[in-house]
Amino acid sequence: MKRVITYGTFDLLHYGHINLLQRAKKYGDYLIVALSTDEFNWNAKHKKSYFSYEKRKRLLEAIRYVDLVIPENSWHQKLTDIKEYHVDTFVMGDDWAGKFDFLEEKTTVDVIYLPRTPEVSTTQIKEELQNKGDVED
Ligand code: C2G
Repeated sequence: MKRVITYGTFDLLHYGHINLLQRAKKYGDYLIVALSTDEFNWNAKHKKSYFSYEKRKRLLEAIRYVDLVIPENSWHQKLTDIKEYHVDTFVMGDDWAGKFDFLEEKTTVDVIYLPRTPEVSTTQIKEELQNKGDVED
């Protein structure tokens, strides 16, 4: 069984995330998503997710490409995750290009960066909703 792992917050889940997960799954038979916890989001990424970890986990577990969701609570867990879950391929969007190449030196994983879906982001969704609200007020 070929195992793939990817990491993220996946808040306000949108089709850019789905595109990533769908393409990541193509590299194996089993896709693990390490989902940023609320604390990690706040302490390490300085962002507060709209949906709690439990709700974001539930959303991800409903996606056909996703086989397992585990918590991401540190920048530094990737090496242990790769070993613990016998991961063959590490996949991230290319906004992270180059940032995780070190994993190939320290483990047997292939590190793959996939093109982001260009026209969608959580920030943009929030801004457009905000502007719409301004207009309708
Ligand atoms: N993504 C994408 N296209 C978009 C938006 C996101 O392909 N339009 C990808 C990102 O490149 C990432 C994944 O979807 O691979 C999850 O995105 P985020 O939730 O924004 O993840 P991020 O906050 O970058 O956290 O340790 C790694 C971090 O946890 C990654």
